[in-house]
Parts: sequence; structure tokens; C-alpha cells
Amino acid sequence: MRAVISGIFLFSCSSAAVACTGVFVDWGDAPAPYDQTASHDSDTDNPPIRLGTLFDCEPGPQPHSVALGDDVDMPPADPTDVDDEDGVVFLSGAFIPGVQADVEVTMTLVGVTGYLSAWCDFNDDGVWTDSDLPTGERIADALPYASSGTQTLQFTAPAGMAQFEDIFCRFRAHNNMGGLAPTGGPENSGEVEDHLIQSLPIDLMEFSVD
Ligand SMILES: [Ca+2]
Ligand SMILES: [Ca+2]
Ligand SMILES: [Ca+2]
Ligand SMILES: [Ca+2]
Repeated sequence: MRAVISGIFLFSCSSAAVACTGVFVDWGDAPAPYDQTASHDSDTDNPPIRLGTLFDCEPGPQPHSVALGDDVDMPPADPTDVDDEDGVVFLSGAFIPGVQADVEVTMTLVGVTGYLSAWCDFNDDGVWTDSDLPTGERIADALPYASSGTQTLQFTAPAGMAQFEDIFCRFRAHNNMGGLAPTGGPENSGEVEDHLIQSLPIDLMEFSVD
């Protein structure tokens, strides 16, 4: 895996109002049996390390069948919330075994260095920690961001990965340069975003090209 700096830009520090008061914790939203403990704590609703530009906090994990729990907790269900799952773009679309994938991840930083750790459940078994695949399931290991901006993760989807499946990926922005697991928290500062991407067999791609 290698990272390519594809752009650097600055954001304003504003963040939308949040429903939480006093405790500002962001939680993941992948469905069970995925981990429900990943969380990031801040003493403000305007934390200095964010994925994308937006952050909102929740009272607990928001498991959702397609990992949209932190996207859809918006008005009218929650009049003050926003769709803060805005840090990740799967540039190359569906994952294809043995084919390079490009995933763009944006981070907003205010006066600190941020680090990105990320995983994809390539074998679709409900955990992000399998090491039996040729490249494992970690696609970013405390990748540093010196300032606000976007980097593109480039990796090869494992040849033995699940096909015609929903592949859940977890992205965590954090201040721990020593790395982070996909589980556990609350981490001091940062944000977690869970996202879903499809997997397709390479044969299907060849068929569509022909
Ligand atoms: Ca975000
Ligand atoms: Ca959130
Ligand atoms: Ca797995
Ligand atoms: Ca999500």
C-alpha cells in the first residue's frame, strides 16, 4: 500500500451543532457482528481532528445494515444533527480481486498532526483483523497528515477476497502515531467513519469490457 498526496487545502473550523452536550463522542455504524466499541472522545463539538469536514457526536454506536447510521441521524429524527460521514471516496468503485483500488481520504486538522488507520473486511467474515489474506485487511497504518488535506490510498484487493458481497471498511482519524486497532475507545480526539463498498469478480469486469 502506498499513499499519494493528491491535494492540500484548508478548511474553516466550523462544525454544525450537535445533539450531545458536555460529552462529544463519535461512534461507528457498521452492523453487527462488526465491532461496536470504536469511539472517539473530544471535549468540544469542534474537534481538531476530523475525517472530511464534518463531525457530530452520538450517545452510542449506531449499527445500520449498510453502515448509514451516522448518515441518517438527521432531521427530523435529530433536528441538530448532520451527515458527518464525509471523509471517504472510493475513487475506483467496487473492489475487484487482484486489481488496484484507490480510496481518497480527507482529513481536517486544526493545529495538530493527524493519523489515519483503516481496514476493509475483504473476506466478509465480520472482523477487520484477518492476516491470512496476502495483504491482510489493514489499508492504512497510522498514515500521517501534517495538515488538512486529501491523500489517496492505493492497494491491491486480495485475490482471494469475497465476491458479490458488501465489503465494510472502517476509517479512524486519530492523534496516536503509534497506530490504532479497528476496535476500542474512546480515543482521545479524532473520528470514526464506517463505509460500505461492493466487491465484484474480475470475470464480470472482463465481460462488461468485451
Ligand atoms: Ca466526518
Ligand atoms: Ca458522528
Ligand atoms: Ca475479515
Ligand atoms: Ca457510516
